[in-house]
Amino acid sequence: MHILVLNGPNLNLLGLREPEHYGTKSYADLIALLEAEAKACDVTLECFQSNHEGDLVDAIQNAYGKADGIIINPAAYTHTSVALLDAVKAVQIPTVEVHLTDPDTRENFRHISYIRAACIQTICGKGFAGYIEALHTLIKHCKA
Ligand code: CA2
Repeated sequence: MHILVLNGPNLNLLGLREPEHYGTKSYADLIALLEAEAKACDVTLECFQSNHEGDLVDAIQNAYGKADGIIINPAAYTHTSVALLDAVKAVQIPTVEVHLTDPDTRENFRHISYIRAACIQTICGKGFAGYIEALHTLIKHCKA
C-alpha cells in the first residue's frame, strides 16, 4: 500500500511560530512520526509540502494510478480552494482531510472546507495524532 501525504501553505513553519495553535514540534518531526508508523504498518509514504496551490493540485493528479490513499492538510487552501476539491474528486483516490486544530472553533472564515465533500473522513483538533489516525483509516478502508 502506498499513501501520499500532502501539507499546504505554512505548515513548513511548524514548531517555529504560533505554538499555541500548532505545537512545538517541527514539520520534520511530523514526517518522521508518520514514516515510523507507516513502516510499522508495512505501508510506503510519499510526503510533500507546498505553499503553492497548483503544486498541490499537480501532486494529487500525479498520484493517480500510484497512491492507494491521500492524507491532506490543505491548511489555508481548505477554506478557499475549489481546485483542490476538483482534483481529489477527479482522481477518485480515498482521501482523509486532517487539521491540527479544530477550524470550526476558530474564526468564521475557517468554518468552510471545500475539500471535505470529496473526503472519506475529516479529523480535526488532534495535532500530529490526527495524521496517524488518518493513516489507520486509509489502511482499514483499503483492506475492506
Ligand atoms: O489546523 C490546521 O491544521 C489548519 O489547516 C492550519 C492552517 C489553517 O489555515 C487552517 O485553518 C487550519 C494554517 C497552517 C499554518 O501553519 C503554521 C505553522 C506554524 C506557524 C505558523 C503557521
